[in-house]
Formats: sequence, C-alpha cells, structure tokens
Amino acid sequence: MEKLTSAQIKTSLASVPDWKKKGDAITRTYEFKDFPAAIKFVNALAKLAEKANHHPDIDIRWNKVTLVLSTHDAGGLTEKDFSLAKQFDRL
Ligand code: H2B
Repeated sequence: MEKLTSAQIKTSLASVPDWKKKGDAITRTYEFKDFPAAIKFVNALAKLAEKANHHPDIDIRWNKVTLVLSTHDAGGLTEKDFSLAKQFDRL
C-alpha cells in the first residue's frame, strides 16, 4: 500500500472531519455515556479492524476512547487508515 502525499492527506482529512493528523497518524477521541458503552464500541471496531487486517492503537479512559491510525508497514498514512476511520465513524 502506497503512502499518501500531503495533498492526498488534506483531501482525505476533509472526509473525516473529526479526525486530526498527528505526525504520521490520524487520531480521534470518541466520548460515550459510560464505560460499558465505550467497551461496546471497542468490541465493534475490533471486528472491523480484524476484517481489514488493520489495527488502531486504542486508549480507553472510562467513557472516552482515543484511536490512532497509521500504516506502519508503509511508514505513514495510506488509504487504509482513512477507510477504517470512516467505518469507525459509522458505528
Ligand atoms: N495495522 C496498522 N494500523 N498498521 C499496519 O501497518 C498493520 C496493521 N500491519 N495491522 C499489519 C497488521 C501487518 O503487521 C500484518 C502482518 O499484515
């Protein structure tokens, strides 16, 4: 998978407005009503991540879940990161 150019990253970021670029990755924090709701979300996203064989870094803090996506194999952001971010936003 090819690394995206900075122009491509700019365009892709516009399609996931709640995600922010942080170095070679994109990140978003989701907030839920409580811990069980946050865990339910994590379980659902884990299925999508496994299906795509692309796995976010996950930080869980009570009702907040922060995801970080990057394509380590490519050394930067690829279409895979944005594809998965979109899928997570639809959960
Ligand atoms: N997830 C993410 N986020 N980036 C990767 O580069 C990646 C991955 N690589 N999941 C996959 C697994 C790779 O290690 C396996 C061997 O396909």
